[in-house]
Amino acid sequence: MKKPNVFVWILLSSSLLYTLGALALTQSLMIEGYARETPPGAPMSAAYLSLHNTGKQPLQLTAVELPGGEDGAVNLHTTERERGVNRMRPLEKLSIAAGEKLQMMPGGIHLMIHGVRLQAGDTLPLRLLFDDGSSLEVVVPIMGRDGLEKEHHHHHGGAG
Ligand SMILES: [Cu+2]
Repeated sequence: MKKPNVFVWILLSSSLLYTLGALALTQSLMIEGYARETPPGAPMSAAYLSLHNTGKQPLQLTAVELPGGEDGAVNLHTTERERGVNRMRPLEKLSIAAGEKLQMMPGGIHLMIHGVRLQAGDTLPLRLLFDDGSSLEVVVPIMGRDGLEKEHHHHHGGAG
């Protein structure tokens, strides 16, 4: 019997940033997150996920795709401070050890989203690909600047 390798989950849109619906991939990955609306005139935007590996095996996220936006692309980025300047650098993969919670955030690890314009109030489907060949689809809410400033109490600042 062929093992199913696509798990589909929907994250419910919510006005509360850090209480978005958290769901599990094979009981072992809890995901929450949001995307930012594309600023006027900007070619790209970003999304931030928290990935909590509650299983006993390490997980390796190797790529993220846009299931709905064929023209767009998603890159895994991290942010490093170099001579006083924040610089973004592509990541080949993201490893999440058993029990670890990886938190993407502005000024840290993030998903860079090109080629699609993200509108506040809409949702963004993302397909996460793992090194074992499995994939996972999530849908995250797109937050406008106003919503973020209201809800985002912990300010991290910086680019990315
Ligand atoms: Cu970036």
